[in-house]
Amino acid sequence: MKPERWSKLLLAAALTACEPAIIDHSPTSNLLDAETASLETGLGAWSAWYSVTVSRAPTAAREGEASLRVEVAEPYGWGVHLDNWPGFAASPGAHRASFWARGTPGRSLVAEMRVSWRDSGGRELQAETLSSPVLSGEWVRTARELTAPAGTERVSVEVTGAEGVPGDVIELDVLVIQALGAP
Ligand SMILES: [Ca+2]
Repeated sequence: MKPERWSKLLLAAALTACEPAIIDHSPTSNLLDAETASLETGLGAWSAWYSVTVSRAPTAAREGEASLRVEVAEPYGWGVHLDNWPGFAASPGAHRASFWARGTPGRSLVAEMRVSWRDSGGRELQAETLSSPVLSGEWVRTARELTAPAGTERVSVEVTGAEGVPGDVIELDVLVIQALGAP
């Protein structure tokens, strides 16, 4: 194939890749990218933080066909976070944070999502935490309205729990940070 043919293919690929980013800028969309929110095609930005192994669970989902499976590997607490520091683009104002979770029944597992609002340099301006009820084998949604402070340009989330023993499993799906109202 001639070089100019390759150039056209690369241009086409680049243009196609831009489309989801444009959609992400809608004022009603999720600030987290689609993979991080839904786990449908991969782990998104999720990675193990401490005392866990993480994987995409293709047979367990609240929505679609997959969720984030967090398996506790050590006692005394666990955590997952994002590997895209300083996080996703965000703006000051009212937001709603929500996620769905379930866990190994009878284990008193609780998932806490900490939402960190950051400035352009990645410095944390404010953080707020949503705590799920004690998890069972049934999916439960946890939601809370939050306000990103002045100067916010990035948002990041992490999910942790204080309880758990090796073998416990927490599943997460449909994780959303949504700007409310006009941009
Ligand atoms: Ca899903």
